[in-house]
Amino acid sequence: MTSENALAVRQQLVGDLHRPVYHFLPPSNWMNDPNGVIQWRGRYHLFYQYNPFGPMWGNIHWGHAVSDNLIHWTDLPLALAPTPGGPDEGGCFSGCAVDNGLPTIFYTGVHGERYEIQTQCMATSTDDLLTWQKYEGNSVLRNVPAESGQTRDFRDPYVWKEDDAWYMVIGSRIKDIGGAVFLYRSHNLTDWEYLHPLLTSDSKSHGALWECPNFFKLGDEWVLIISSHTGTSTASVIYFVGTYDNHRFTPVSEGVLDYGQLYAPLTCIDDQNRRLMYGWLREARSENEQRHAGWSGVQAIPRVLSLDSPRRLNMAPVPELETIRGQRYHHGPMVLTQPISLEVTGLALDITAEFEPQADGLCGIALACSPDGQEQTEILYEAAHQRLVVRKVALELHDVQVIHTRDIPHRLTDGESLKLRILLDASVVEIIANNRTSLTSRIYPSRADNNIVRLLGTKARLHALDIWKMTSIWQ
Ligand code: DQQ
Repeated sequence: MTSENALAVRQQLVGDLHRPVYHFLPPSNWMNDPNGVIQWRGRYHLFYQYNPFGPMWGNIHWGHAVSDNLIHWTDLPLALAPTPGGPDEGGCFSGCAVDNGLPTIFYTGVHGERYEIQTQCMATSTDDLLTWQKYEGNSVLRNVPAESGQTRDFRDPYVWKEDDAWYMVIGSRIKDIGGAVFLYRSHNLTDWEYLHPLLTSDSKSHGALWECPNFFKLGDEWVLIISSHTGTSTASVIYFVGTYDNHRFTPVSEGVLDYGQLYAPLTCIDDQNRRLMYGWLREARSENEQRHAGWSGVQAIPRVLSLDSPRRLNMAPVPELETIRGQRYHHGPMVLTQPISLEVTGLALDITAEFEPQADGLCGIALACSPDGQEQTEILYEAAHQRLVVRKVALELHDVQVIHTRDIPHRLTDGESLKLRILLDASVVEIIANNRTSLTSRIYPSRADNNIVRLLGTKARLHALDIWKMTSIWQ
């Protein structure tokens, strides 16, 4: 599909109330994990798991888009398609991109019944990432380490250069025990030697299978991010921070990267030395509804990662997002005693708010509220329990009111105010509290005028609230 055709397809879906306008998603059909993210000759390339044939997972190709500013994207032709008879004939699963003089991608080729055979493949590009030539000796890595207990789950290579060698981690598991990331080394990118597990855990603590590992240095520490396929009771994307000596990683702290719909994040470094993180925002509606919509899956606004002194991962949407802020609404300090409807309305908003709750206070914001109060999404901080709560009230079949609540820990230190950053974009709600607690949510308002914003609070002060109306990135 040419970029012009892609824009025409996008046009057909304009007017879909649930389709984001300032987050990246493909022209139509299914998208999941970000892949191969890299800045090449100044431009940001985003590849992604894509089904060109429909809005459901399957027939996995690599889609491709490029941007000069991480916000406005141009669709490019498909980058990778399965080769009949090849190791990827069942699909081109997730992977990464590196600069080896030539741009080089690594991905998992799958084949066999139920994607049973998963091996690592390589491809290079000689035309600035537009077309890709698969290495004729694919696969470059076939065998799962014996200590995995012969699992078939062996995928999502993440590659980096260290001193004079290349290293690769792969997401996997140790059968009947728990998730694992295996570490490899190569001097030429085609012959890989197994070293040892970079990290393993038990399924109770961190899930039975780990996908999409990322391993990188951030400041003076090393960070491992994993997506736990089977999830844990609290979260599915987890990070570990620690030391890395003699190719052995020793975590000293860990945390939850996102408590909601963000999955399979992938990071890269750019020419401003920023560690950028992309992530797939999963849908939270039925397959039928996704088929009906004709699309599924959104990319989070890329975030800049950093660490704070207790070794927590901090993150903020890239500042480039501010360039598409439109009309601004501002509210200065006030004491909060009851909900207040604001003059500003909209379903594409960028919100920053700072509150100071008393020890037993409540404060937050309600979004996408219907005029009759039957639908709304409340983002509320309960100071007494140090918890951030997202409560979605929606009307479903036969006008039945349903309530979904997500309630997560968010501890403020003494004297610390609550700082919320909320990106609302149709069905997407990205929430980041104090730059360190992330909860992404999906909402599906039933009407376009469910767009009222309310300020919530009792026993709390508002320091400042700013709301910008966001403009579409596709005009
Ligand atoms: N999605 C890909 C896999 C990966 C999973 C398949 C994570 O490579 O493990 O579409 O969402």
